[in-house]
Amino acid sequence: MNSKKKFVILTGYFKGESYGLLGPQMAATIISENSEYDAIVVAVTNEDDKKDLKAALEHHFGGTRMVIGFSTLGGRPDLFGLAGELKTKGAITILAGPQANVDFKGEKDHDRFDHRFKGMSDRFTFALQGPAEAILPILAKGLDGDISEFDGVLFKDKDGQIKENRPAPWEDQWLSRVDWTNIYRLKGTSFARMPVTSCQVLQQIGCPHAAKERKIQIDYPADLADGTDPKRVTITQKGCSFCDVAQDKGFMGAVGEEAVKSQMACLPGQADGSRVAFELINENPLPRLDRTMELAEECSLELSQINLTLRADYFLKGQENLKNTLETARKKNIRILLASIGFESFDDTILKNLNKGVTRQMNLDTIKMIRDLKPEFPFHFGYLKEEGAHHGFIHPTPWDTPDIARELDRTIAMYQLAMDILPPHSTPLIIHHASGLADWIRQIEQQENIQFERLGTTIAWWQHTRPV
Ligand code: B12
Ligand code: SF4
Repeated sequence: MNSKKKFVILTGYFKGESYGLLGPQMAATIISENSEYDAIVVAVTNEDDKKDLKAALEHHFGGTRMVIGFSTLGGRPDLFGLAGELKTKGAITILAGPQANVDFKGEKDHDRFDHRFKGMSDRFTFALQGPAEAILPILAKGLDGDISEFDGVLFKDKDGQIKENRPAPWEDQWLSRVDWTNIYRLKGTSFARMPVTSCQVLQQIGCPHAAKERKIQIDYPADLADGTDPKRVTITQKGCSFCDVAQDKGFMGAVGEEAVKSQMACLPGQADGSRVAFELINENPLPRLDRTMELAEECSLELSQINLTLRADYFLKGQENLKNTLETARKKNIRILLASIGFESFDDTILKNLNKGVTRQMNLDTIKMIRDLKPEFPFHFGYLKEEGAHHGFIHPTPWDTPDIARELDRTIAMYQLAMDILPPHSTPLIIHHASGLADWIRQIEQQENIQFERLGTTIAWWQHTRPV
């Protein structure tokens, strides 16, 4: 009989999917392998019944105190609500994973401005920012002990003030192992293991575009702009202005080869003996793609497919070797899928305001290169929607004007972007309260004496009122 204590990590998920979740699953692996707790991840979709979920949790914990981590909730109010409810009933609830710190603390200066996001500190016993191993000394000490000295924790002190400790650094030693079998879905009122069909391998922490902080100017939203005298706001920004990853992780460099190898060795196998497809988490993957395939060979692993998420500028910089890399991939029968290129827009004003660091022309040059390469490697090089790719296209944005819309439509038609590049639906610009654009919008609020509506952890840039 398994006498270990139980730990559950709840995460947001989408119905009908079967991908693994590296962050929460790596955290569960670290906890299970290094503490007296057995941790599983439960992926919760919007459709899952909360009553059934609570029944399943009760069943799983069998009367022992519930210890529940919450990770990558994607701002879902139902899961934040559930955390509060479980905490009230005596569970230990822990907010962890990317943005745990800012979502726990709430929006900048929310105590001075009543309409700002107040944070989720009431719903969690504590939060933990940074790598998962920081939970180990907390679990070892006992969850009722004093946690005030541990790395990465955020908690409310006895006066209700939030205290925050700096997160621990990321270390390769802890980025090596993932048990991909530890993820479950709700089935009736219990948890059933979910076999995963695609995974991720971490090769870089954060994003090189977010390495350097600089001052940038962002235009006023179109509906508040003055046509003759364009108004701008200056903010200090790392990486793209909409990206909270840029704020959360910045750029912390590459993961060592041994850790990458070990992660690849953890990938589940398929019926033909090869490993399942995985996304290589590295915004600039082309220079090391050959080496990545070599690393797999060094440990006698057969790969099936590598999904890349990258930027157009890094694609253009890395294209020289791409043909050779694709030749190698063909010989090894590995498919390289450009799963997501963050084009985001095809208009220079919008790209500038997003601080994307690429231009319309760079995006179009990238598309031309990709289209030219495809016929040479029809099976081993993918980028199409039908092949599972979903390229970034952010629309609408606050800067859309009739002129921009016309130009955008013209570009889309002229380069036939709807045929193979644009996703079935664009993604509206989302402003998380801790992203660069949130600083932008807060300055506009001050300057114009208006208030934008808050929707959970995000700011509704399309809706503002003037306080009376
Ligand atoms: C790879 C990736 C994916 C992968 C896997 C996701 C995953 N969670 O593992 C895929 C492609 C499936 C994916 C999908 C989506 N993603 Co995504 N994804 C990323 C990305 C780029 C890297 C995550 C990663 O693997 N990092 C490496 C690991 C090792 O680090 P980590 O995730 O921070 O986890 C470590 C610690 O944080 C900690 N930790 C994590 N969870 C827990 C839990 C406990 C209890 C503890 C103690 C510690 C702990 O331990 C880990 C190991 O040290 C991040 C951005 C980023 N750079 O973080 C976004 C990110 C996680 N994704 C995000 C979103 C919104 C999504 C989508 C909802 C997007 C969409 N609209 O479709 C979907 C759905 C996700 C889902 N839950 O179903 C958000 C999450 C926001 C939030 N705070 O909730 C992020 C942060 C990006 C962003 N800001 O928009 N994504
Ligand atoms: S959106 Fe992508 S390219 Fe931009 S900073 Fe974030 S991770 Fe980097």
